[in-house]
Amino acid sequence: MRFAAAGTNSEHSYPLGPRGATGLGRIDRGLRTAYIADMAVREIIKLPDKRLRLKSEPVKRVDAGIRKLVDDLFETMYDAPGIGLAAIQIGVAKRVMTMDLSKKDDTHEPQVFINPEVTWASAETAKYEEGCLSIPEFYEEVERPAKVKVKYLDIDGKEHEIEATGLLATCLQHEIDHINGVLFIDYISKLKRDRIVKKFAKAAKHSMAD
Ligand code: GNR
Ligand code: NI
Repeated sequence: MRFAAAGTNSEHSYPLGPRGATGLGRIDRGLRTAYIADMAVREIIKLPDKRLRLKSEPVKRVDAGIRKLVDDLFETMYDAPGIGLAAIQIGVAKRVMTMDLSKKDDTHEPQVFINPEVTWASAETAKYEEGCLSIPEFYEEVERPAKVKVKYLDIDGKEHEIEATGLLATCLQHEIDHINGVLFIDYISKLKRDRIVKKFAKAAKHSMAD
């Protein structure tokens, strides 16, 4: 896609400015244009795609390839729209995820987590109705630790550790699960899980016959 003007495109305002997530706007104009034109809404893989069960690989170095992946994740996440997206959901088995929990349509709070890891989880739990872009139109209450500490690298490769509660804690755990090949339906009753897996398997079979 291309940008009509700085920070905006034809459909929605862009959170990261015309230079993507990662400051590449500071580099040569020609390369920048090529780079921006390269950003893409990618296809979100859905159940029963087996890639959703892969354990993603750690990022060794936050390089231009990772920054491009992060930009694609943001563009795909905002397009969906969703509040979080793990790289494996666009078929890339790397331990990278994006998130934006801002409530208003006109403000964006893009967050990136590379190699995120839960370092501590509270005994206290909380229930939240979860959904997943890889399991569209299915929502179910999931019980998880109410508070977690998460260690991760930012887009500059710098390490951070945060304590999270509420929706941030839920979303971080949901995305870190994706990175480990775990889906939120793994926490619901087997009866409900089997029913939803069957439904998606059947839908995939029918779309194959088209
Ligand atoms: O958009 C999303 N909403 C959501 C709601 C409750 C708990 C977790 C999420 S994450 C989800 C996007 C997604 O599938 N991320 O992996
Ligand atoms: Ni999900």
